Amino acid sequence: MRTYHSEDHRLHFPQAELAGGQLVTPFERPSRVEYVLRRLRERGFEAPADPGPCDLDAVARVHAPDYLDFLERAWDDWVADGNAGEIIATNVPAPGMSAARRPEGIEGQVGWYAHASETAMTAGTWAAAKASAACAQAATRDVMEGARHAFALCRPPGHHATRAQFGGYCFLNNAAVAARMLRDGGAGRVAVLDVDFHHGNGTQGIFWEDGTVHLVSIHGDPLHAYPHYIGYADETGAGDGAGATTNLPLPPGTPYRDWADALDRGIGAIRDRGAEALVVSLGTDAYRDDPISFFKLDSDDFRDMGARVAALDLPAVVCFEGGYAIEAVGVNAVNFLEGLAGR
Ligand code: Q9C
Ligand code: ZN
Repeated sequence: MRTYHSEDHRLHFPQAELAGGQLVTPFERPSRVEYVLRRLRERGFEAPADPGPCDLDAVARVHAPDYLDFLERAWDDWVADGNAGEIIATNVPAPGMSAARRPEGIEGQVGWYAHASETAMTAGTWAAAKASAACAQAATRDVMEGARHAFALCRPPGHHATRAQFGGYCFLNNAAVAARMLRDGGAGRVAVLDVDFHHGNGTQGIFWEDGTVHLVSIHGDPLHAYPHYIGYADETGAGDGAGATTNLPLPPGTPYRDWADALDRGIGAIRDRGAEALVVSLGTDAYRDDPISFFKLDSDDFRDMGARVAALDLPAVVCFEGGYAIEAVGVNAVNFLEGLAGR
């Protein structure tokens, strides 16, 4: 299994995340990737390959053109407007406002294109987001060319990015780009299995009316967890996508036994819909010591998780998502990959 990785992820490292009413060092930080690389090396995985440039046409298959344009120019517009700090959304079009016109000023536009305010943008964010998507694209090309599995060591993560909004540390939805590429490359039906602790709201929105891309997301119940306002079990898709979204929210304190039951239900649903290829949104924040999550998985559970996914017997693109117990992130991610590869 090849890994794709770009050093350009370092270009995205805001000084601050707004968390608990404080400005803290972002949980989503560059060192997360270092720990994954170290464990990959230790366990004898092939050295990571550079993904090459990002194919923006493939990105535009899942994101709105005006949103991509915003991401590209946001930093320059923000600085030109006289702002001294990083880009943080402070005003958003809340329900009850008309939101009929996109503001012309950058402050109004930042809120227009944000769904949460914990996620800051910096001068290098766009370049890093493109490099992250490029990893997903390169891994997807591997699988389209016959590789059984490929690992995209994406950073920043992607699954919270919607068609036209960033948030939850995400800007471009790498897993959605991968799924769309697999479909465009000839796979009739694709499944996205999202095991990150947080609901894959971006992926859900992008494929909400698409019956050919089945999202299965196992996550902290939105009654208690970010993204708070989406991710309930009764959200199952609409139009042609009716039935092609499977949400499996679980309560605080969920141990692996219960988590794995949900996984087996999700895997059964994927079998029933007949996917030909799989994308895994691999967050490791379901881990017991994750600082912002509330499940109770042990490191060994990630290997079992990978083995259960392997039993689906599908070619798979694995995209790295969240996971913030910094050192354990590497162990947990690589445990999953070893389980998947049957090692
Ligand atoms: N006080 C991913 O795992 N809320 N994103 C954090 C901390 C945002 C997570 C609350 C969590 C976003 C890719
Ligand atoms: Zn997460």
